[in-house]
Amino acid sequence: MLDAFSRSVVSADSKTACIGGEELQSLKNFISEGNKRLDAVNTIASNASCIVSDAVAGIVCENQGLIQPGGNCYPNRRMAACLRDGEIILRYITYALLAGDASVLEDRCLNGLKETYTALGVPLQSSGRAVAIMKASAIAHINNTNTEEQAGKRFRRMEMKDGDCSAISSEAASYFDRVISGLS
Ligand SMILES: CCC1=C(C)/C(=C/C2=NC(=C\c3[nH]c(/C=C4\NC(=O)[C@H](C)[C@H]4CC)c(C)c3CCC(=O)O)/C(CCC(=O)O)=C2C)NC1=O
Repeated sequence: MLDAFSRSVVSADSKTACIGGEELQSLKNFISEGNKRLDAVNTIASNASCIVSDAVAGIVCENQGLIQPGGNCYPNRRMAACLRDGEIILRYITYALLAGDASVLEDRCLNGLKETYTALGVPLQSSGRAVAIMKASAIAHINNTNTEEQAGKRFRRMEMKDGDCSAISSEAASYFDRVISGLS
Protein backbone atom coordinates (compact mmCIF):
# COMPACT_ATOMS: atom_id res chain seq x y z
CA MET A 1 0.00 0.00 0.00
CA LEU A 2 1.28 3.44 -0.95
CA ASP A 3 0.57 7.05 -0.05
CA ALA A 4 1.31 10.27 -1.89
CA PHE A 5 4.91 10.29 -0.59
CA SER A 6 5.81 6.65 -1.12
CA ARG A 7 4.14 6.81 -4.53
CA SER A 8 6.60 9.58 -5.52
CA VAL A 9 9.52 7.52 -4.25
CA VAL A 10 8.46 4.42 -6.18
CA SER A 11 7.91 6.41 -9.32
CA ALA A 12 11.24 8.25 -9.07
CA ASP A 13 13.09 5.02 -8.31
CA SER A 14 11.59 3.29 -11.33
CA LYS A 15 13.20 6.02 -13.43
CA THR A 16 16.39 5.99 -11.27
CA ALA A 17 15.72 9.70 -10.89
CA CYS A 18 15.90 12.10 -7.98
CA ILE A 19 12.63 13.47 -6.70
CA GLY A 20 12.24 16.92 -8.14
CA GLY A 21 10.26 19.53 -9.95
CA GLU A 22 6.68 18.58 -10.49
CA GLU A 23 6.64 15.79 -7.92
CA LEU A 24 7.93 18.05 -5.17
CA GLN A 25 5.46 20.71 -6.15
CA SER A 26 2.61 18.27 -5.91
CA LEU A 27 3.80 17.08 -2.49
CA LYS A 28 4.09 20.68 -1.31
CA ASN A 29 0.51 21.14 -2.35
CA PHE A 30 -0.46 17.91 -0.56
CA ILE A 31 1.01 19.37 2.65
CA SER A 32 -0.29 22.91 2.31
CA GLU A 33 -3.80 21.65 1.59
CA GLY A 34 -3.48 18.92 4.22
CA ASN A 35 -5.98 20.30 6.71
CA LYS A 36 -8.73 20.04 4.10
CA ARG A 37 -7.85 16.39 3.66
CA LEU A 38 -8.02 15.77 7.41
CA ASP A 39 -11.34 17.59 7.68
CA ALA A 40 -12.72 15.59 4.76
CA VAL A 41 -11.63 12.28 6.30
CA ASN A 42 -13.03 13.32 9.68
CA THR A 43 -16.40 14.35 8.32
CA ILE A 44 -16.87 11.06 6.49
CA ALA A 45 -15.60 8.93 9.39
CA SER A 46 -17.71 10.81 11.94
CA ASN A 47 -20.87 10.31 9.90
CA ALA A 48 -20.08 6.84 8.58
CA SER A 49 -22.93 4.89 10.14
CA CYS A 50 -25.42 7.50 8.96
CA ILE A 51 -23.97 7.52 5.43
CA VAL A 52 -24.05 3.71 5.23
CA SER A 53 -27.50 3.15 6.69
CA ASP A 54 -28.94 5.89 4.49
CA ALA A 55 -27.46 4.27 1.38
CA VAL A 56 -28.75 0.81 2.24
CA ALA A 57 -32.19 2.21 3.12
CA GLY A 58 -32.05 3.94 -0.26
CA ILE A 59 -31.43 0.80 -2.31
CA VAL A 60 -34.13 -1.05 -0.38
CA CYS A 61 -36.57 1.80 -0.96
CA GLU A 62 -35.82 1.73 -4.67
CA ASN A 63 -35.98 -2.07 -4.84
CA GLN A 64 -38.23 -3.66 -2.20
CA GLY A 65 -37.43 -7.10 -3.59
CA LEU A 66 -34.10 -6.94 -1.76
CA ILE A 67 -35.80 -7.51 1.62
CA GLN A 68 -38.28 -10.13 0.44
CA PRO A 69 -37.52 -13.88 0.40
CA GLY A 70 -34.99 -14.45 -2.38
CA GLY A 71 -33.68 -10.88 -2.10
CA ASN A 72 -30.06 -10.45 -1.10
CA CYS A 73 -30.85 -8.33 2.00
CA TYR A 74 -33.15 -11.09 3.30
CA PRO A 75 -33.13 -12.42 5.98
CA ASN A 76 -31.60 -10.18 8.68
CA ARG A 77 -28.29 -12.01 8.47
CA ARG A 78 -27.84 -10.76 4.92
CA MET A 79 -29.06 -7.24 5.76
CA ALA A 80 -26.40 -7.19 8.50
CA ALA A 81 -23.75 -8.39 6.01
CA CYS A 82 -24.80 -5.68 3.57
CA LEU A 83 -24.58 -2.91 6.18
CA ARG A 84 -21.23 -4.29 7.29
CA ASP A 85 -19.94 -4.27 3.70
CA GLY A 86 -21.05 -0.64 3.32
CA GLU A 87 -19.03 0.22 6.42
CA ILE A 88 -16.00 -1.71 5.15
CA ILE A 89 -16.07 0.00 1.75
CA LEU A 90 -16.50 3.47 3.27
CA ARG A 91 -13.68 2.80 5.71
CA TYR A 92 -11.26 1.87 2.92
CA ILE A 93 -12.32 4.96 0.99
CA THR A 94 -11.42 7.12 4.00
CA TYR A 95 -8.03 5.38 4.20
CA ALA A 96 -7.39 6.12 0.52
CA LEU A 97 -8.45 9.73 1.00
CA LEU A 98 -6.14 10.09 4.00
CA ALA A 99 -3.21 8.54 2.12
CA GLY A 100 -3.95 10.43 -1.09
CA ASP A 101 -3.60 7.14 -2.94
CA ALA A 102 -6.03 4.44 -4.02
CA SER A 103 -3.75 1.46 -3.49
CA VAL A 104 -5.02 0.58 0.01
CA LEU A 105 -8.56 0.52 -1.36
CA GLU A 106 -7.59 -1.51 -4.41
CA ASP A 107 -5.37 -4.05 -2.65
CA ARG A 108 -7.26 -4.67 0.57
CA CYS A 109 -10.88 -4.12 -0.36
CA LEU A 110 -11.61 -4.26 -4.09
CA ASN A 111 -9.21 -7.05 -4.98
CA GLY A 112 -11.50 -10.04 -5.61
CA LEU A 113 -14.64 -8.33 -4.33
CA LYS A 114 -16.55 -8.52 -7.59
CA GLU A 115 -15.75 -12.24 -7.86
CA THR A 116 -16.86 -12.80 -4.23
CA TYR A 117 -20.13 -10.97 -4.86
CA THR A 118 -20.76 -12.88 -8.06
CA ALA A 119 -20.11 -16.19 -6.29
CA LEU A 120 -22.48 -15.29 -3.42
CA GLY A 121 -25.20 -13.82 -5.60
CA VAL A 122 -24.80 -10.32 -4.12
CA PRO A 123 -26.31 -8.06 -6.80
CA LEU A 124 -23.58 -5.89 -8.32
CA GLN A 125 -25.93 -3.25 -9.60
CA SER A 126 -27.54 -2.65 -6.20
CA SER A 127 -24.11 -2.65 -4.58
CA GLY A 128 -22.91 -0.02 -7.04
CA ARG A 129 -26.05 2.00 -6.41
CA ALA A 130 -25.43 1.88 -2.64
CA VAL A 131 -21.89 3.17 -3.21
CA ALA A 132 -23.25 5.93 -5.45
CA ILE A 133 -25.62 7.06 -2.68
CA MET A 134 -22.76 6.96 -0.17
CA LYS A 135 -20.76 9.09 -2.61
CA ALA A 136 -23.47 11.74 -2.86
CA SER A 137 -23.82 11.87 0.89
CA ALA A 138 -20.06 11.90 1.61
CA ILE A 139 -19.41 14.67 -0.93
CA ALA A 140 -22.18 16.76 0.61
CA HIS A 141 -20.55 16.25 4.00
CA ILE A 142 -17.13 17.30 2.67
CA ASN A 143 -18.55 20.43 1.06
CA ASN A 144 -20.83 21.05 4.02
CA THR A 145 -23.77 21.35 1.63
CA ASN A 146 -25.87 18.67 3.32
CA THR A 147 -29.31 19.97 4.22
CA GLU A 148 -31.92 19.26 6.83
CA GLU A 149 -34.30 18.49 4.00
CA GLN A 150 -32.13 15.59 2.84
CA ALA A 151 -31.13 14.36 6.25
CA GLY A 152 -34.30 14.80 8.31
CA LYS A 153 -33.95 14.31 12.04
CA ARG A 154 -30.42 13.01 11.62
CA PHE A 155 -29.18 16.27 10.10
CA ARG A 156 -25.75 17.19 11.38
CA ARG A 157 -23.33 19.79 10.14
CA MET A 158 -19.68 19.58 11.10
CA GLU A 159 -17.67 22.52 12.40
CA MET A 160 -15.28 23.27 9.53
CA LYS A 161 -13.55 26.30 8.16
CA ASP A 162 -15.13 27.41 4.89
CA GLY A 163 -12.92 27.21 1.83
CA ASP A 164 -12.51 25.77 -1.63
CA CYS A 165 -12.99 22.03 -1.26
CA SER A 166 -13.34 21.25 -4.95
CA ALA A 167 -10.03 19.40 -5.27
CA ILE A 168 -10.44 17.21 -2.20
CA SER A 169 -14.08 16.47 -2.97
CA SER A 170 -13.31 15.42 -6.53
CA GLU A 171 -10.48 13.24 -5.27
CA ALA A 172 -12.90 11.63 -2.80
CA ALA A 173 -15.43 11.18 -5.60
CA SER A 174 -12.79 9.36 -7.65
CA TYR A 175 -12.39 6.70 -4.91
CA PHE A 176 -16.14 6.05 -4.85
CA ASP A 177 -16.06 5.84 -8.66
CA ARG A 178 -13.27 3.26 -8.47
CA VAL A 179 -15.45 1.08 -6.26
CA ILE A 180 -18.43 1.49 -8.58
CA SER A 181 -16.39 0.58 -11.65
CA GLY A 182 -14.70 -2.26 -9.76
CA LEU A 183 -18.13 -3.76 -9.10
CA SER A 184 -19.52 -3.34 -12.60
C1 LIG B 1 -11.50 -6.65 3.37
C2 LIG B 1 -12.73 -6.17 2.87
C3 LIG B 1 -13.89 -7.13 2.85
C4 LIG B 1 -15.00 -7.02 2.05
C5 LIG B 1 -15.28 -5.93 1.11
C6 LIG B 1 -15.84 -8.16 2.33
C7 LIG B 1 -17.03 -8.45 1.69
C8 LIG B 1 -17.85 -9.60 1.80
N1 LIG B 1 -19.21 -9.51 1.74
C9 LIG B 1 -19.75 -10.75 1.91
C10 LIG B 1 -21.11 -11.09 1.96
C11 LIG B 1 -22.27 -10.30 1.72
N2 LIG B 1 -22.34 -9.03 1.24
C12 LIG B 1 -23.66 -8.61 1.13
C13 LIG B 1 -23.99 -7.27 0.63
C14 LIG B 1 -25.11 -6.77 0.00
N3 LIG B 1 -26.22 -7.44 -0.34
C15 LIG B 1 -27.10 -6.66 -0.99
O1 LIG B 1 -28.19 -7.01 -1.46
C16 LIG B 1 -26.59 -5.28 -1.12
C17 LIG B 1 -26.61 -4.82 -2.55
C18 LIG B 1 -25.21 -5.38 -0.51
C19 LIG B 1 -24.96 -4.27 0.55
C20 LIG B 1 -24.83 -2.92 -0.04
C21 LIG B 1 -24.47 -9.69 1.59
C22 LIG B 1 -25.99 -9.72 1.69
C23 LIG B 1 -23.60 -10.75 1.95
C24 LIG B 1 -23.99 -12.11 2.48
C25 LIG B 1 -24.33 -12.99 1.31
C26 LIG B 1 -24.71 -14.41 1.72
O2 LIG B 1 -24.13 -14.92 2.69
O3 LIG B 1 -25.57 -14.96 1.06
C27 LIG B 1 -18.67 -11.70 2.05
C28 LIG B 1 -18.82 -13.19 2.27
C29 LIG B 1 -18.54 -13.60 3.68
C30 LIG B 1 -19.47 -13.00 4.69
O4 LIG B 1 -20.71 -13.12 4.54
O5 LIG B 1 -18.97 -12.38 5.63
C31 LIG B 1 -17.49 -10.99 1.97
C32 LIG B 1 -16.10 -11.57 2.01
N4 LIG B 1 -15.24 -8.91 3.29
C33 LIG B 1 -14.05 -8.33 3.63
O6 LIG B 1 -13.27 -8.77 4.50
